Amino acid sequence: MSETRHNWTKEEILDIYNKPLMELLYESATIHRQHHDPNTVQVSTLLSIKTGGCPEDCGYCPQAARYHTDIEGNDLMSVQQVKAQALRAKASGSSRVCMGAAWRNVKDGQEFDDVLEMVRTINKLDMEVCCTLGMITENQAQRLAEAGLYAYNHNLDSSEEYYKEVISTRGFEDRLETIDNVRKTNVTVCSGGIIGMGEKVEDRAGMLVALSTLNPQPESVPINALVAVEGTPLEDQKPVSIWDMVRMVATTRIIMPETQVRLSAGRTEMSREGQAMCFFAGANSIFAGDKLLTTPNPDVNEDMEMFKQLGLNPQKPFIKKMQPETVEAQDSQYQALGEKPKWTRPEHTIDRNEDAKQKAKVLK
Ligand code: SAM
Ligand code: DTB
Ligand code: SF4
Repeated sequence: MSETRHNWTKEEILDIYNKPLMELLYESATIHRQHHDPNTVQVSTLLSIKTGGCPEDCGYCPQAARYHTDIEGNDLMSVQQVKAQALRAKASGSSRVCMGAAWRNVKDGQEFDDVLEMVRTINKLDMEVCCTLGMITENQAQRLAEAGLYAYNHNLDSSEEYYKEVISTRGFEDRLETIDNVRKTNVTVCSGGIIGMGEKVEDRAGMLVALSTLNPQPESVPINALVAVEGTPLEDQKPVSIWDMVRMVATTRIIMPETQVRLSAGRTEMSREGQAMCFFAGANSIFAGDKLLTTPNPDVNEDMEMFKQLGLNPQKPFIKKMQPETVEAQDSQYQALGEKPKWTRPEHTIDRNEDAKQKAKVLK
């Protein structure tokens, strides 16, 4: 049985990533089998509870207000709307709902109170609940934990060096701090990144160093292929090759043996054979449903057909960790502190982000 190491170096990770493919696959599939049932895949449904109008400048993101993209923005959904969507997700075979909000960070107040109620509601449906709401303080993480949150998603997205080429409105260290805040609670950590943003293989390895040296390692690591959306600074990026995706999944599996590796955005561009290779390499989680947050994803029926063909079964909820208890709002031990943390604002200039912003000004 391979043991979990927290001292991986970039060079070691590059050596793994660049192995002859058959050796890489054999090694990752072997490690995968030691730690997981190779025929089980965890299925999550994404729900964009607040869409668009985000103040950040993430170069990949169609929800950044400063770029001109073709998405429909929406204010925060109601608890009832979220419950109805969660019931649909459960009926279609998902064990987890992941609620995403186009926020830079969480602010205490009515909207966060509503999100806490959404968490309570979904946990009571006996589904795993995940949120991705931007940066959060320790107090906010505790309040989410108390409501019954199972996982918090907060991606590192790339290496610390390449992060600066993609986002100028926040710093890599803010991401690490939020992950640290989540770690102080009982909530599991979901953190990964995107490939295909023009980064070097060294940056992919750098991101994997940052993730694998966290102790404990994230319970879930999403690997997204960039969905290049018109109007964003990264609109002209070429689609990621399936070979890069397979290498990234296999390398992640080898250095983070216990983690659930999530084959995330970009599956509409992958053949079934390509996805099968990713599952063989150690991916054991997907997002299901015909929409990710704002972009298309394969239809649930298509995915279920693929599962049948490959002999894969959806994972039941709370297999890896017990269901958290939900504390009702009136019994809460935590007060909203109304803190205003000084998250970083580097505000350096990224030429392609500036160009996309200028183009948007002309079009709007
Ligand atoms: N606003 C919060 C934040 O940034 O943490 C949560 C939502 S944000 C959309 C969640 C993640 O979606 C990002 O960290 C990024 O990894 C992923 N993402 C966004 N746009 C993407 C795209 N075009 N292609 C692939 N992944 C994308
Ligand atoms: C993650 O790593 N990928 C998901 C989820 N976590 C929140 C989001 C993918 C978004 C793709 C672009 C969109 O649909 O807006
Ligand atoms: Fe906003 Fe998150 Fe999109 Fe960045 S990735 S623009 S923070 S929604």
